Amino acid sequence: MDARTSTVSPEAAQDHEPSPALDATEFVRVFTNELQYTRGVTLPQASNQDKYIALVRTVLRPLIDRWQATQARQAEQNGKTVAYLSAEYLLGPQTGNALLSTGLEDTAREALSTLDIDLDELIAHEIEPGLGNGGLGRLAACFIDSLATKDISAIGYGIRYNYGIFRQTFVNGHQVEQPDTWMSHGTPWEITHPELAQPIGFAGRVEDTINSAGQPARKWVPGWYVQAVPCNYLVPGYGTDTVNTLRLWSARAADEFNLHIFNSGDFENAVRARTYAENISNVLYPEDSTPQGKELRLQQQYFFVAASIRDLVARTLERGVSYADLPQHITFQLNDTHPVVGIPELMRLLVDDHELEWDDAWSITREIFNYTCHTLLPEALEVWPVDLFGRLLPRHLEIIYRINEEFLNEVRLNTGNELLVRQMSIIQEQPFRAVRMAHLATVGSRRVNGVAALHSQLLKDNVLKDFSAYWPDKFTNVTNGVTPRRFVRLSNPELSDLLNDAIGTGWVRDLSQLSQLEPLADDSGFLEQFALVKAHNKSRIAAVLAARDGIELPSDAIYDVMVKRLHEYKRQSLKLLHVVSLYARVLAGTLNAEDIEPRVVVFGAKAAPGYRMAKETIALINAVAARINNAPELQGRLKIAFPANYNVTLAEKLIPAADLSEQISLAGKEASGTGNMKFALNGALTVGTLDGANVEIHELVGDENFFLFGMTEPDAESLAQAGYVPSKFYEKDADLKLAIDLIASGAFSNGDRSAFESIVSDWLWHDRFMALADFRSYLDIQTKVEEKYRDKAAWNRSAVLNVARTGFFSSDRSIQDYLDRIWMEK
Ligand code: 26W
Repeated sequence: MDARTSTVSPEAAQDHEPSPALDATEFVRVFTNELQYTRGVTLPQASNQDKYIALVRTVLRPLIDRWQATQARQAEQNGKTVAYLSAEYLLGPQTGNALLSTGLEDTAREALSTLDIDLDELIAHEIEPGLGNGGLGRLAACFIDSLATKDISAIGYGIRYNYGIFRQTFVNGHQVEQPDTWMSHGTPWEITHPELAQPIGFAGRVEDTINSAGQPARKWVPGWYVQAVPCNYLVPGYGTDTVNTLRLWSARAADEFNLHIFNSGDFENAVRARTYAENISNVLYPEDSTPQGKELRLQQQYFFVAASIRDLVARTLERGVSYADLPQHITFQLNDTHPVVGIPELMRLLVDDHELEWDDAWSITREIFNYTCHTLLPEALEVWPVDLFGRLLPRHLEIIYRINEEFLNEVRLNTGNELLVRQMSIIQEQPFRAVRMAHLATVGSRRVNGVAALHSQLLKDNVLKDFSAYWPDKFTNVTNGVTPRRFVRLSNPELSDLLNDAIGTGWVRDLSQLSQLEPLADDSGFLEQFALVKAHNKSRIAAVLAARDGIELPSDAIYDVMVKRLHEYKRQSLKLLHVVSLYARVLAGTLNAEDIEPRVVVFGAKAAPGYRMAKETIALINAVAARINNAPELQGRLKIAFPANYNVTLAEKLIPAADLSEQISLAGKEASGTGNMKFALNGALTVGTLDGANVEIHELVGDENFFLFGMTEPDAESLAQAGYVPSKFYEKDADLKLAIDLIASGAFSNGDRSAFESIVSDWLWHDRFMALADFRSYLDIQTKVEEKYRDKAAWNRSAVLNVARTGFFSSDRSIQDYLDRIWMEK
């Protein structure tokens, strides 16, 4: 690694648990001071809200000291800064993580208890900032944690949405969305600088002009502006002094923009214009995997990317760096296509504002950007209609046209293949003229990566095959990871204690050390302790769900967990068919309830508000739950728990309690998955297809410690080629037929046969993700799950081996791969 990037000092590199900067007495003093002078209350007057804010402000102090020292150090080193551009950060609650990284948890607990305050109650008071949809946003949050922990000079840029991912409620089993009012408790973790706002232009026109050298040039005259206000969040590393920045932009109406309307006396229109501008950062788009193509979304993308690029480029140039050297000092990592408008924006900045030659600007731009793709579904690839794009960003569209023209001329010259030229064009012509953002990203980036080995291969073979043939060296893989701080150390304190006793504390910063557990998989004493931890975590989640949702969980059962966004390709419906088929067989008398190994199937999933099929699947899961949970025939041996509003807070309690992790997408559809990693690291066994990072998990933990089933990606591809007819699978598999017929009969809808008609008919006549084709294989592997679970020692051994062999999936390792293969690669 380039010494200029990392600021790993010998001291920081040491394996040490954080040592607290305050003792309990000092903590009490600062805390009560904050209560008095920032909340204006005495201790007896203070509400939980007051105490929570005072706690945050107390913990922020040592973090701010470290943050300022980090900024000074990084500026002095003048090395390369990694700027992670992401429209989403699914951060999860901040308080526990801040206490962990400051080493203040015990001190805070002790100090607060002298004031008769329960720390855990205050921690639970926080509403998590849910500024992301799912995997992509949570990955961004893990990555900024790892960047700080690895002492890398880095900054995360994104949008500070007033409303994050909606709060899910169920009304008669149907999903109803409520606004996420995460800021209603204030935003004490945020440090906002309205005085540093910068204007971002939109729309307007492009004019011919003469630049300062007397050359003809183009000039964008925006039609309106909005102010981008920086809101900073501290990103503490663990066991190091580094505290990096997450800078989220908030939209504020530009005063000068409204002034003339106010002056003209049109008060109403002035206020309306203000609302329009501030709308930009108001709400996160809840769509996952299908872009909505809305103008407001493109406004959001340009808004945050333009502000971010200007921010970092200006600060870098201020340090005396030349334009030509910018790629040695900045790397912009594009988190999917959402920030790709940054490519023409940097070109506009360099060519129009800083008057660089086009070719010089283009070689700088292509050195600075790298693009990570997070999907394989064609419908998730963003395209922007050129008329919409040209209206909102006329100069950027011009720039994209020129980039495309020069690129296509080069392809034509090198290949002479007109078909290829059309296929690779950044502009699609059919079914409507539009900018293909993935093509723009690939042309404008130095490196392009997928997020798991299989995914990166499929990108090269399918989605971007023309580009990988043209530029074979541009493509690489970085398999995703998750932060061991949040998803083991914080979320599973009992397992953490067990690990600390067994192998020391070094695993928190170096997860490969988990391999030292390997011999303990054959130590019956250790296996017993491990089983106790799992049992403890089960009773913990049972208590949480009882209080949160009024759900009763059995304590002695297989905890079978499927939590992720609701999407057809992820196949929640396959899991449901398994449950329904067990019930149907009991009703039909072909299975004795006593022969079912007690099991609770836990679902957690939000459906995009406009995704009809996903919402109907939620209603069906709830309907099946309502029926089977009280079915006397089942004798309590099979339950479904579907707590509403699955989020990071719940994940932290649920994942450590799981025995079985459901990762059952159709092979070739899930780019990576990251929940799969969290479960394995917490000692759940995976039932999964050879998809995404499951492939690598299976490889690492070994076939005997993984429940593999289903078609491979080539199998699925050939079945599709041959013409998939799902009803054939229904006709020839009696258990499948029994299960589907039971649903179709209205058994879960009070006899109403129409209630789930569209799901049933989709299964029989469409089933795009081939749940029916994998049903038999899934049922068979679930029988193996039951067999293995009955042999507790064998199960626990496999569970321990899952922990011991999955240290690879630390996001620290992913970040090291980004350094080696992308950011520092020569
Ligand atoms: C604009 C609409 C939209 C929104 C989100 C389109 C596409 C997306 C994402 C690309 C979807 C997403 O979150 N992808 C997930 O990324 C994770 C992190 O790499 C992977 O683990 C998941 O497999 C992938 O589905």
